[in-house]
Amino acid sequence: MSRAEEVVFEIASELGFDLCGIAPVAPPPAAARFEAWLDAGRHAGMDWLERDRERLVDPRRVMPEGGSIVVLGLAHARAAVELEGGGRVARYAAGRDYHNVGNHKLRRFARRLAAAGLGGRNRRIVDAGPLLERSHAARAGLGFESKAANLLHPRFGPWFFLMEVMIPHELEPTTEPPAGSCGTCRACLDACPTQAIVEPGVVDAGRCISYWTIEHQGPIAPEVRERMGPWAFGCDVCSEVCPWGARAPDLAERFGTHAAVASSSLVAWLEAGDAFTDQFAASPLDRPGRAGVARNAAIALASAPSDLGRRALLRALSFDPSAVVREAAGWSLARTHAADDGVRPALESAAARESDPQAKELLARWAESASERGAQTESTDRNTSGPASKS
Ligand code: B12
Ligand code: SF4
Ligand code: SF4
Repeated sequence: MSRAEEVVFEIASELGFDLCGIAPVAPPPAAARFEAWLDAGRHAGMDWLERDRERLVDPRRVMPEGGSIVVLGLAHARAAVELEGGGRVARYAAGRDYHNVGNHKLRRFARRLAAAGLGGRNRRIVDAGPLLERSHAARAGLGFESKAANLLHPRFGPWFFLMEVMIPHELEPTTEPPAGSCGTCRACLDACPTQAIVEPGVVDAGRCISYWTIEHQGPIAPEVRERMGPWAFGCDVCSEVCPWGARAPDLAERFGTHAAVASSSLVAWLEAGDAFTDQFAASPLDRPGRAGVARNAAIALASAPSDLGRRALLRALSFDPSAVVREAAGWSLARTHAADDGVRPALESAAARESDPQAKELLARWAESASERGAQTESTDRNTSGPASKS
C-alpha cells in the first residue's frame, strides 16, 4: 500500500466512517446479475434503474478519465423502532436523513483528499446515483454478499449505509473481504413476509414491502398489503433475522430519532395534511410524499386497531384529498372494523361517490368484503354468546 491509500484510510477514519475500501472505475462484478434482474422486471416500477442501466453497469460512463471509487460505510444499528400505539419504521429511516449526512461527509472527505494531493473532478454518490453500490463495496472488501442481497459485515451485520467518492486517481484496490458467509443459513428467505427473496441474493422488488412503502406512489398491491403487518415505512425483517447483525453496536445516537418518529403515531401520519412538509423535513420518511405516508399509515393501522384509528380512518375515507389514501383507509376499515355499525354504510357510500375509477372499484370490493366479514362476525357472536350467557 502506498502513501496515497494510507491517506485515504486516515481521512475516512478521522471523519468517522466505519468502513473504507477502494475499487477501480470498472464494471462491477455483479453487472450481469443486475442486467438479468432488470430483464426479468424485478425492479418493478423503478424505471430510473432501467434508464440508468448503461451507467450502472459501467461507471466509466460517469468517470471517462478513470481513477478509483473510494467506497465508504457508515453503521447505523439501533433497537427496533415503533411509533406510539403501533406501526414499525425501518431502522435506517428513524433518524436524520443519511443522504444529507452522507453528502455532507463526502464533501468534507473530497476537500480533505484534495488538500492531500488527491484532488480533481470528483463524483459523490449516496444511494441515489449511477453506481451499483453493493457490488463495488463487495469488490473493495467492505463486506460479503448474502442471500438477503444485503452486504454483510461481521461486526455490523447488514446495518450500514454505503456511499462513494469517485476520484481521478488510480489507487491500489483493496480486495480482501472480511471472513464470513451465509453458509447453510436461510433465515431471511423463510422469514420474508412476502417471499420477496425469490432465490438466494435475488429480491423481487415487486413483492418487497420496502419497495411498496417507499418507492411506489399508487395503491399498494392487495396481496402485499395483506402481509405488511405493522410496517409503515420500509421493512427490516430480512435484516432482523440475520445472525450477523445480532451483536452490532447500538448507534442510535449517531442519527438521532426524528420527531416524525419520536413523538408521532400512525394516526398523526395519516392526518399530517399540509403540515407534512414541515413535520417530515430532513427525514428519509418524506420519500413517498404526503399521500404515500398517509397510505402506509392507513394500511398499518389494520394491525394496530383502536377507536382513535377507526375514527381517523373514517375521516380519511371521506375527506382525504388523495384517492390512494381514501382507498387504503377503506381497506383498513373493512379488514378490522367490519363488524362496527357505521363502517359498512360508510364504505358503501364512499364507493358510490368515489370519482377515481381505480379507487372506486377497490372501495366497492372492500365494502363487499366488509359485509361478508361483518356477517361472519355477527353469526359467530350469535353462536358463541347464546349458550355461554346462560351458564
Ligand atoms: C433499488 C434498491 C432497492 C430496491 C431493490 C433491492 C434489491 N435487493 O435489489 C428496494 C426498494 C426493494 C430496496 C430495499 C432495501 N434497501 Co435498497 N437500494 C436499492 C439501490 C438504489 C439499488 C440496488 C440495486 O441495484 N438492486 C439490483 C440488484 C441486482 O443489485 P444489488 O442488490 O446491489 O446486487 C447485489 C445482490 O443482489 C447480490 N446478489 C445478486 N445475486 C446473488 C446471488 C448470490 C448467490 C448471492 C449470495 C448474492 C447475490 O450481489 C449483488 C452485488 O453485491 C441501492 C443503492 C445503489 N445505488 O446501489 C440501495 C441499497 C442496496 N439499499 C439499501 C437498504 C438499506 C435497503 C433496505 C434494507 C431498506 C429497508 N430497511 O427497507 C431494503 C433491503 C431489501 C433487500 N433485502 O435487498 C442499502 C444496503 C446496505 C447494505 N449494507 O447492503 C443500499 C446500498 C443503499 C445505501 N446506500 O446504503 N432497495
Ligand atoms: S425488506 Fe422485507 S419484504 Fe423486502 S426482502 Fe426483506 S424481508 Fe422481504
Ligand atoms: S439471514 Fe442467514 S441467509 Fe439471510 S443473509 Fe443473514 S446469514 Fe445469510
